[in-house]
Amino acid sequence: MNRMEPISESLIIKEIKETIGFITLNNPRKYNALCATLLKQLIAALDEFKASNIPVVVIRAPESVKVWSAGHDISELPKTHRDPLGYENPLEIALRAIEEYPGPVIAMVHGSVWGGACDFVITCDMIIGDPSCSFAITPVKIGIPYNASGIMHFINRVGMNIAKEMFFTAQPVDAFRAEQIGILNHLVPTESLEAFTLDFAKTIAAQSSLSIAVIKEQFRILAESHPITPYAFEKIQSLRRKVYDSRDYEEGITAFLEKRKPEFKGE
Ligand code: YXS
Repeated sequence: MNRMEPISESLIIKEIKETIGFITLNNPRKYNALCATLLKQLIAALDEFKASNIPVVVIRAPESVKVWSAGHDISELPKTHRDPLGYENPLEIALRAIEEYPGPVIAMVHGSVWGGACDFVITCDMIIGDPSCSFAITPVKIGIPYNASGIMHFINRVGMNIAKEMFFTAQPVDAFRAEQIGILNHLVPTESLEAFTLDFAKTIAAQSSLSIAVIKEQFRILAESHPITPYAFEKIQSLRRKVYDSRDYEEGITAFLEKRKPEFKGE
């Protein structure tokens, strides 16, 4: 039974199709930029699906959009002297909600994925895309230090080598390369993307949801098990502070909002 329920400010659309939960990003004016309101609604939708024992969730954008998501809403990033991606940042809270959901969360992707939205999709358990999809992680375009958990997501997904290339070039990885390097679980033709994803989700939903939930949590614990000394933690924090306290960081955000190329000075 399909139940389409737009949420109050309708920045996401929540529906259930044949026991599978669907969340559609619905912020077209800003290319589905992940603003705090959208992320709060997405987390609430995941909580509701969890309360209804929905075994699998698919997160998608509306049909045939050019941009799946433009990433963190840049206008909501702190202008300077504050960690732009701290533990309490709405995007970080949403990433943890995806990791902690007791069932697979699948990103169904068509169109381009940018910045924090790229971290968002690779934090999902699996990604199914069509030939129009591409993935770009872009902190260096704006002068952002990113954060350790986000970098770990990329290392775990594509390995150190490719993760460095993605971060240092900030260039989009196209669908074919994304399949080759393990970003995509499946690359399917546009016309069959939705049917394939629904079928794929139903195959998972037919298995033991208790066993899947426990195995997913083991994956999460193991993926995060990187012992780090207090000094290493403090060093990471002080390195990151150097960046978000810098004039380059301020210049990166301002340049984007003023629609001009940033002039970084390395300080
Ligand atoms: O001029 P208006 O008011 O119509 O607004 C423009 C853009 O400012 C707005 N927009 C955004 N607003 C806030 N946050 C964003 N991330 C964002 N992206 C776009 O949407 C309106 C249309 O954008 P426009 O004119 O550039 O459209 P386009 O078709 O020429 O280009 C579409 C994109 C997506 C290629 C382009 O908008 C773009 O490059 N957007 C920024 C992608 C990006 O670098 N995202 C990273 C955000 S920062 C982030 O996610 C992390 C913190 S990090 O950087 O660390 O990864």
